[in-house]
Amino acid sequence: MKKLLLSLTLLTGFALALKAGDTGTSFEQLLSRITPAGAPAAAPAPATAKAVLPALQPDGYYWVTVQAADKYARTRLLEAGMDIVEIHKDKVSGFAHANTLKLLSVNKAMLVESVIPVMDYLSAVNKDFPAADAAYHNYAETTSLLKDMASKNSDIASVFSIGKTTEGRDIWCLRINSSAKGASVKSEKPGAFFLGNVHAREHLADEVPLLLAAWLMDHRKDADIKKYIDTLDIYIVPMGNPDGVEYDIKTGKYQSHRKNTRINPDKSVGVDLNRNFDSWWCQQGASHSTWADTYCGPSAFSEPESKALKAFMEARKNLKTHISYHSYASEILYPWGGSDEDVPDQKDKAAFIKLAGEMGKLTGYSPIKSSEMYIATGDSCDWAYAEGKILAFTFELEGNSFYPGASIITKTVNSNIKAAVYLLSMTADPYK
Ligand code: 0X9
Ligand code: ZN
Repeated sequence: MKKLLLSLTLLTGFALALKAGDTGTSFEQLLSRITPAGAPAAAPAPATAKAVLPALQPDGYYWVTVQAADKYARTRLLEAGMDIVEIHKDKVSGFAHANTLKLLSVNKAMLVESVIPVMDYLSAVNKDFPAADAAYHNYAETTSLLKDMASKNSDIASVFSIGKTTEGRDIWCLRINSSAKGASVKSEKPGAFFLGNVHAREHLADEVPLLLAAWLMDHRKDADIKKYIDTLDIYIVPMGNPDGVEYDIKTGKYQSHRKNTRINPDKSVGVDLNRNFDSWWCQQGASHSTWADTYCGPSAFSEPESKALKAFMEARKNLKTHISYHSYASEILYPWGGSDEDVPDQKDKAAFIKLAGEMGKLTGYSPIKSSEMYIATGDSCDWAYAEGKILAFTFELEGNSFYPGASIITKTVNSNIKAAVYLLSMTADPYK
């Protein structure tokens, strides 16, 4: 389940040091720049205001705790526009716009336990922002690392853009394949697709696929890795939502931004890209309200980023396996997420359970059907499986905040590389 935290205990005292002059891009060099400093600090517990709402700023965002006994109650909260971040036994916490709180206040079945302005919440939990920025990779750094990897390994790697974002940034993809390069050369080899950072503030979800790419390049001569590079068609898009990422960090203080940066008609910012895919689009667990964190957009695939991912996957019928990295819950989710049902194909269902279980052993994450977390329609993995029969997993990485500090990167990346390499080992025949 999402974080079972009854109070916030945060690893915010860790700072990062970017060693002067250390500009290499190998996996070990990238990790060596992450230097923990300082001790963990505890955030103050939020004030409680049981079922009494404070004066709300009309466009304010809040960190709220609401009673919710089961996944159906959680699903209703998503529909009211709440972004559920932590799931406890009988309550949930997360972000909510003032309008969501008004909706909850008229629904007596949904008891709001506490409300604090989001900036107060963030300043309590994020004491290490400036240093954390140094270790996490922004768009320019991610782009330059991918290009560097491709140029240093040009016999097996190439980089190309899968399309432009709302603001015109390229969404970069590293392709690893010993016999096919670039965007347009097709390959008959079985394909694996690793995607990160579709949700802007989930910065750890860029680090995992980016450092996976660096690790694969460093280990390209290892017998098993060489075999995968020779026999598979591997794609890595570490940053699926570059505009959102840059929006989240551009002031030097995190904005807790989840969506892309489309300007909606009411001037609110963003569509939730993981509600914008055409898989039961904007039914359960999604919101039609522009201000909501779970806003599904004006129509399925209305957004350049989700359109680019759709076109990318549709053009590659060889794709067999897929991970979309998110944070944070320490879970490995498999379809369906938009329906309570199991996938109808028994062979696929068995493969989902087996692969999620094995990857769970390697990461320590819990393997569950996505809808057991909550039912949310329009998600990318449901679509990838429904349309392309791609065995698609959502990884909810570890942590106890969207901004867990840099000390978490090394362990998270290392265990997730094991899971990703396992998935590569199964990509030629996921049913074996
Ligand atoms: O809500 C989401 O999009 C994902 N969680 S996150 O905290 N990273 O935002 C979970 C998607 C899982 N899919 C479904 N339950 N459909
Ligand atoms: Zn996410």
